[in-house]
Amino acid sequence: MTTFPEVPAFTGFNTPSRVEAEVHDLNVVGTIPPEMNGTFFRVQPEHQFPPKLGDDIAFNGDGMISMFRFQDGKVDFRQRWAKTDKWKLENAAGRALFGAYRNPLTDDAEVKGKIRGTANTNAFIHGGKLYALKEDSPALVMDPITLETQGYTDFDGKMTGETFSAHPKTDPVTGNLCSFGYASKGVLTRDMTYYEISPSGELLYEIWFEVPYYAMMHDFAITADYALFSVMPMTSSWERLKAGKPHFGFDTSLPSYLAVVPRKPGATAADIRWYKGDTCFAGHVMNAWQEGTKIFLDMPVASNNMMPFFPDINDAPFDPVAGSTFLTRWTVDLSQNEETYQTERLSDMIGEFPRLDDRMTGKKYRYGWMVVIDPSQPVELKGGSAGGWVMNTLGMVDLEAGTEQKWWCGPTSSIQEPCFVPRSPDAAEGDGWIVMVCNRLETHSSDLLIFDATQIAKGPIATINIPVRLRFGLHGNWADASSLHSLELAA
Ligand code: V55
Ligand code: FE
Repeated sequence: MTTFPEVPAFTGFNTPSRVEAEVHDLNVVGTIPPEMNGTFFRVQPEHQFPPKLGDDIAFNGDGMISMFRFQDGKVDFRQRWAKTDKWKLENAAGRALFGAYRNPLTDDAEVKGKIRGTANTNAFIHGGKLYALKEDSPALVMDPITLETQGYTDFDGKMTGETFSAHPKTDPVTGNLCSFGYASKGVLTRDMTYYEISPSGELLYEIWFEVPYYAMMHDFAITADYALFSVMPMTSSWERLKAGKPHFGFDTSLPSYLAVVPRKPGATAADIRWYKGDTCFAGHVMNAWQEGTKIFLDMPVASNNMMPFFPDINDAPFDPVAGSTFLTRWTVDLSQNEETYQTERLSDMIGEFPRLDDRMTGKKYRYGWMVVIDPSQPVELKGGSAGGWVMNTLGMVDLEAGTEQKWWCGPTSSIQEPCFVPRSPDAAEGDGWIVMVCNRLETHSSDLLIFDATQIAKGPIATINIPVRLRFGLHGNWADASSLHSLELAA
């Protein structure tokens, strides 16, 4: 018998859904631009079975992939499990076999040594393949049209690290997929790997290096010549895992670091430049670029931990004010003998889930969008927020004009990560739309909203009603029909 626990993570808007679906021609209020031709993929964590240990964090749910196929002003919806090795083992057993997030000591003996990945963090398209990603495991390959799972890949044996990030980047100049792994020699190891993969999916080279201390290495950045890694003190140890504490804990006694890694075959750990800074929380990356010998890295940064479910290692109470993230620029000049990076705040909006027009990845860019918390707006229902706040506003920065825009979703809704859709593959930066899931917390329903990307303050130009409730989601991406659906016709 399956009975989910009556706890906040599994009740209300967070009630398990577990729905695989196929719905044609969703109901639309407003007008979908007929030029939108492609697919929006996104992923949500969703437990297949009640958690082994009674309660769990959202980050430990199994991956459920949603896809929205846009064509001729209509939208079709499909949703399928990412059938990881974990999902298949548990499905066969009819119950959870794996325990706590990133803690193999809590697993059933029969699954010892199996890949623990949930593929619940990102749905990314490269070379006509869909990669469902979780940073503690290799990349799971899925069919981007049928959403059938093909299985984990080690890139024909060329990937020697054990893990593949959930935040790869496509270099718009070379078409290469740039990615990395951490805990690359196993749980809690300080070893990292940088990977570069060709447009057709061949792993071109790896660079092995070590971080100063084990840390959650969730995202990274690229410029034309470098891969950039921020290291922040979201750390762990075998003592924590043996004690059954949450995998990660935040250690404010440790500094933060910036690593500048040359993107070239044959580069080694000795070629890396390291910079130090005050302890901070740096999670997702907006973008980075280089100008001469200078490197710029833009990302939301908080002065302290922003994840209450990964608490302070000395049990300091969670501080939502210190945990508020603001878009910040880190700058270094490679021609100087600096030991620290410079920091500058770019926006006073409390923002996370930063996104840009991905065609500007690694280049100087103008527009960025974020999920913003606007504490000045009224909230009538709580829920769906990772930080204890409600993610109630879509924000946009125009770094060239120095202006910002905001759109508030109302007192009974919250929002998920926005994704930029170019009007056409060669349209100007920012010329296109934003697609974004909106959680209707009162009616326990979900809409997909479409905005004119540089006119978000005007509100959505179309609202697509999704006939199943989507849960708290992580990341998603747009694939233009020319990069994907040409395969559909060929098949
Ligand atoms: C994050 C999310 C994860 C994870 C580690 O947003 C870091 C950060 C959804 O899973 O495992
Ligand atoms: Fe992420």
